[in-house]
Amino acid sequence: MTMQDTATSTWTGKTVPRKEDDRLLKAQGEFGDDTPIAHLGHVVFVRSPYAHARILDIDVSAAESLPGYLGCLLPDEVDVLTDGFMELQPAPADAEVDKCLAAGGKVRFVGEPVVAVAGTSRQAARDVAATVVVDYEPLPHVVDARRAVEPEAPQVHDEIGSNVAWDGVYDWGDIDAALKSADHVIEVDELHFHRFSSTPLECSVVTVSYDAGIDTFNLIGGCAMPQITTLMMAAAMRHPAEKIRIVSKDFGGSFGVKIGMYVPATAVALLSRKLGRPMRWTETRTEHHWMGGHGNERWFHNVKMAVTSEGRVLGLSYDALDDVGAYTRYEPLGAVIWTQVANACYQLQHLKVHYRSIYTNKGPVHPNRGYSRLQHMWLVERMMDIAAHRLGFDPVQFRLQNYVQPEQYPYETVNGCVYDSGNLPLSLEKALDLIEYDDARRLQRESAGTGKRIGIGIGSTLDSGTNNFGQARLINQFLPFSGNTEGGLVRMGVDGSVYTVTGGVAFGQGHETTVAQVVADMLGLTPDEIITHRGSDSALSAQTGFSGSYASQFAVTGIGAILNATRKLVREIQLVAASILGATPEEIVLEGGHALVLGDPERALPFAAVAGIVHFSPADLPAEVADEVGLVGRAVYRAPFEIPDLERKRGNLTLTYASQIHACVLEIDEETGEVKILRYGMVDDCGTPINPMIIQGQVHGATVHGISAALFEHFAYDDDGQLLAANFYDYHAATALDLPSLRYDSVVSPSPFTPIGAKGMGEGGGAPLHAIAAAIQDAVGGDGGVVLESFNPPERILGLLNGGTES
Ligand code: MCN
Repeated sequence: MTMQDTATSTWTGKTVPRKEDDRLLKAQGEFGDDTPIAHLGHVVFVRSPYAHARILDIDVSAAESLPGYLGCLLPDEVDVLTDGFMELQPAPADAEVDKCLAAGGKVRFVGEPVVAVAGTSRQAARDVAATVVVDYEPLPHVVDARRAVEPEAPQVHDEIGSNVAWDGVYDWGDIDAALKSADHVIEVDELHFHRFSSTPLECSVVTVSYDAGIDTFNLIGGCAMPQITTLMMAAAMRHPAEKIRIVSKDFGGSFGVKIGMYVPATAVALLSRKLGRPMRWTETRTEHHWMGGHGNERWFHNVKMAVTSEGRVLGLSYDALDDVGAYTRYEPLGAVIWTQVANACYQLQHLKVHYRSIYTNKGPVHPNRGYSRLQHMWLVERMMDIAAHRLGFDPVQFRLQNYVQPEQYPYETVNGCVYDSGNLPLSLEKALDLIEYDDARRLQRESAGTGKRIGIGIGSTLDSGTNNFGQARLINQFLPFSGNTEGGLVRMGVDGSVYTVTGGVAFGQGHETTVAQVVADMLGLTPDEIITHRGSDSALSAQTGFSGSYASQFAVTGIGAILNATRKLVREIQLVAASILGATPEEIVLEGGHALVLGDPERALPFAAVAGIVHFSPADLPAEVADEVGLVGRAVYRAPFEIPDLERKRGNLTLTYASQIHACVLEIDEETGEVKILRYGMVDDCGTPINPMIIQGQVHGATVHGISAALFEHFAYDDDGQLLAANFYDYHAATALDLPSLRYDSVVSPSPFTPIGAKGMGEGGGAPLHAIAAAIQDAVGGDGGVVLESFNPPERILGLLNGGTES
């Protein structure tokens, strides 16, 4: 199928009900904690109550006499049995030792696992954990990245000699000259992007059965990236990666964070091997909040934006301190991935960022929806808004004139990335229509003096799907990868039914449906007739090449691999049918479960007959066909590295750039600082749609997440390093009661670089954080303070109304 074909296709591009919903709505899904396993033991972690402490002694003797006690795993054992998890970052931070239990006899954040205990039931394991006595010597700690870079700050990792995990200067164009020549320089001393999570409905669950006969660990649990997880565990446990199998059945969301399951999974695996029985760990919500994987917290300092008197933004410079917490899990990717969206949505010509990743005694950050790019785009959006307000430009016109324009695509950014396609002005126009912009301005005028202030804000964002490692290497000359591939397999069974496997992992995105749609089109079947594999199984998908689900890539890589694989199967069916029906393969078309001769439908072979001949009567086929055909199409998708006709500077042209423009009308109560969202419009452009309903669902999900983060969700720590929001009483994720009815529209700008023009879009890009900050600013007006925080609870809004940032 090509881009043109989708216009005439039967299923691709259509709203097809999700295949997976039938079992999920009937409670027939199989989640990690439901999976029955005989002889199962349960694991509970004893965790640190201190932000930083040395472990002096661990006493498990009281546990040994408890009924239901099965055994335990101690940090000393882990030290002998494992090496630290792989570190990707350069010296000196590559000396960081990260293990599944307190590494080097120290704990570095509240909630860090110290001992893993096993019991015959979950309650028995909890009872055992309660008897374990750990003697700690508290150490000085640091919870603020700004303080952590001071010379006398406590060291999170003694072996590194500083709290700086990454230090890089990214300098594109000539920002000094731009600032000098600009008519206006907009300066802000400090802005802050806060910590929050993705709060998947289901926390992590890991079950490990160690099979001693073949020295293999079998894992069941929600894992978004099996390939990297097996590598991480294999290197740490000194075990072949191929002898670690990960099966993910249904699971309730990842949003990136379930990429980090290798840490607890390693402890559970070691216990399963040690005790000779299957072991399960089921994470509690509090555990998830402590170390399930926070999003990057970032401080921006010395921010300067160069603007001409006509309102043209020339460039930007800032210093960033990225608070990565106690361990750099998947870093330094966060330090480079934001560069994929260096320009955000704008025609910046100059950009200079001094970027440092900083250790603190807080929970580790993980890849988390919009990983690292979201923070940079929030900063750019905030500065665009601040500049418009300070210089008196209309915020709509200011954005419009600085957007990358439709005729400029493919657009090369300041750092050599290539934005593939888009139409931001049209998206903005539609977003403003959704909120009835002129009418909203009227409401705003009428609200003056009523005690309620109305504000209107715009959030413009990109979701850069696909293949981030490759981009990172070419931009930064650092990571030794040139990009991930993805595998797909499409097979015809002995009865003629069609079965698919992909390397992508489904945790709510609707892969089973979109795969079935494109395969059905190519084979002339219906999506219901395509049997899609549920979840993922590293042993199965390893046959095809597998990568996982992250970086909004499936619509490009997963679907790309499946299209390539189906193409091979189609060719095999054509070869078989042609030789039986006496035609050429090119004359064979597939329709209604038959291979038939074009223009002569009487000459037809049902798929069951095609399969029967291949599997049971190969002698009926010419030898060269029988020898080649197995009715299995297996293929890999790799992003195109060379795009003709484009000058290639440093960038690797392997990304897609979906965009979303949001517009928000909100009302602030001057007395309480409470925000009520009155109207909310979202316009998405992810290229050629495969399933518009799934896309809309994704946009809704990402929007709710972003609204919740902007107004309610905050992983605040106190000065002692205690997480103040370690459960759902203290951490409020938005519910339906907090949300407006969302209004949706779309624009379609097909990517010229992907198989059917689709672009990855599942992360969303965090537009609500941008739009809500802008709307609050608009409501607060010229006499109030400047919105310098991504998180704006009522007390902060009262402070803004009083002209500052805090009440
Ligand atoms: N799609 C489509 N047409 C397009 C683009 C996408 O029909 N033009 C469909 C795809 O086929 C897929 C879905 O939209 O079914 C999302 O596709 P894509 O953007 O490629 O993202 P991935 O499938 O690779 O999923 C990962 C992405 C990320 S990185 C996060 S974070 C995220 C997200 O998806 N986490 C999610 N969406 C989520 N949705 C749910 N329910 N739960 C999560 O944890």
